[in-house]
Amino acid sequence: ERERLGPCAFVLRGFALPYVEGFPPAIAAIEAHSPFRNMVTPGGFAMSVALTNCGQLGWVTDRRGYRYTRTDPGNGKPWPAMPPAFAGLARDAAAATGFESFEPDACLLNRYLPGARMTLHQDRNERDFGAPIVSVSLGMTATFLFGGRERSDTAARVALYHGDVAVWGGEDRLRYHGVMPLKGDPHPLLGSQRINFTFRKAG
Ligand code: MD3
Ligand code: FE
Repeated sequence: ERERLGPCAFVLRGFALPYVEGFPPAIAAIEAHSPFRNMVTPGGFAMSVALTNCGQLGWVTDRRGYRYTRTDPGNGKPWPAMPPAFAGLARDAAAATGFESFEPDACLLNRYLPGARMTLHQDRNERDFGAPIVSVSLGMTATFLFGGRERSDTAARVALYHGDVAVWGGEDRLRYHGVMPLKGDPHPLLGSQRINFTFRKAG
């Protein structure tokens, strides 16, 4: 079923479940090449969320700012390729919500351990805000914060469960959003963590 969070924002409950069997080995392969790490924000704080990337472009942050790079700053090599099954899931989820022919060139993998959070922010580092963003939640349940166009707008709380896929585009593309500190029960497949994949057209 297609749950509507906004005019152009949807959650597809359990949409990724048919794909999840393939995820742990795919994540292990990405991690072996480009490990998850806690990057530093321009303000000088280490993020509580650890990240890595796959695909042509990867999102990074350091003292100089936020941006997309072709190579992993940790090892100087290109980010690992996006597994075809990831791109297929992202394309299918986008099509299910009315965004035809979504071709992501970037997949950011965020890993939350208990206590990790993401403060309210906008995603503005992509070249074209016309393309949607597709996000896949795995592991522990998170409370997602879905705000408005201003940071001060009241944010709705939405639980995101293992296997849920969210799609954000159009007028909802620049809404503020975040994730509450992770807490709760370990997940049977992934243990005490949440992993989120975010697919974007960045370049
Ligand atoms: C709503 N990640 O990496 S994905 C991020 O669960 C990020 O790890 C969160 O926000 C996570 O930037 C949330 C869902 C998401 C992504 C982009 C959005 C929601 C969005 C853009 C506009 C509105
Ligand atoms: Fe974001």
